[in-house]
Amino acid sequence: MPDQMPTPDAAAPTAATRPPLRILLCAPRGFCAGVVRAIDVVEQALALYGAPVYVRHEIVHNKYVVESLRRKGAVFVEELDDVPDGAAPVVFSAHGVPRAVPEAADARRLFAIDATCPLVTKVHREAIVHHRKGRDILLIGHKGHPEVVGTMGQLPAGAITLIETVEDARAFAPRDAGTLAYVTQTTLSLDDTAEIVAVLKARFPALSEPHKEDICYATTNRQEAVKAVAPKVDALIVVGAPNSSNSQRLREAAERAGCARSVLVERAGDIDWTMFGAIASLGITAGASAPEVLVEEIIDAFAARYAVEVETVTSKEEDVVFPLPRALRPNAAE
Ligand code: 0CG
Ligand code: SF4
Repeated sequence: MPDQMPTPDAAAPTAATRPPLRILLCAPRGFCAGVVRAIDVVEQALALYGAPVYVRHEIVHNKYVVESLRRKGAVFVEELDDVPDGAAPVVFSAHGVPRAVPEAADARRLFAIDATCPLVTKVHREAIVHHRKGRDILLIGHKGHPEVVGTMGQLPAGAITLIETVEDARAFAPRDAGTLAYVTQTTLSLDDTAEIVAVLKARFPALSEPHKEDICYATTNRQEAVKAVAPKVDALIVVGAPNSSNSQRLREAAERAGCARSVLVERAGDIDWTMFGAIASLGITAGASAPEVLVEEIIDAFAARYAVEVETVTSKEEDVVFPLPRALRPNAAE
């Protein structure tokens, strides 16, 4: 026997002892077009201009993505003040930024590249148009989230009122109920938002609405996919980060759709195995910022403990692609 032959691990389950586990993989899940574009922006900026490329805020809310880009030469900062003067590009994250940020970048003659998702920019534009038309704006969203900070920061202080809950919608006292409009964060719960909008519309029948939903296609499709799977499984994992709004909403949607054991997990190493003991079925989905490699890592971790059988449950096909910002299209650096 060669010296290096591994000794069998008595505790490791063998194929014969592993209990069966049916895994239902939600589709669509994981990366959306805005996230693919934002990551491409940083990679393309590194390829065209070399390291360092500064990135204001996590490009998307996922540590694995951030660390991979950091290794390639991206430098993540929270504020523009942390970017030194010079020629290195600075990328704004997919979540969008208040107007003051590109203005400050211009004033300092920094080379700014905006990776804001076009669907977030659409909400910014709506808010700006409402303001121009003299409307007071309600933003349905979560206080402190960078997208909310960015959307509120498109207009002067006081132009936008944040509505977080049904109670806020009931309590809001308008200056003039005839000149009101609402916009929303792109990654909200479809059900919670519908409730808030219903309260606002009942109170303010003249309320102007978005022409096309502000909650984005990716949020909508991932919530619908998880709702289709959640009632059929004993437990459900959402692969995603705690600061990822759309991922948190997926976990809540799964719980509300009937899967009480729904958890958000960043990496396989974070799984609390005591939660999963005697399950026979498991749903898996991933937030819009979670790479598929982490879904695979988690499936592998289950496959080491259970005899898994994986089935994909597709509720919608997606084919959305966003082009890169002009500064990064071929020949841009010449
Ligand atoms: O879901 P949020 O807005 O928190 O962002 P995340 O980076 O997780 O995903 C998509 C984007 C941008
Ligand atoms: Fe854009 Fe929606 Fe993805 Fe956010 S979750 S980056 S709004 S497509």
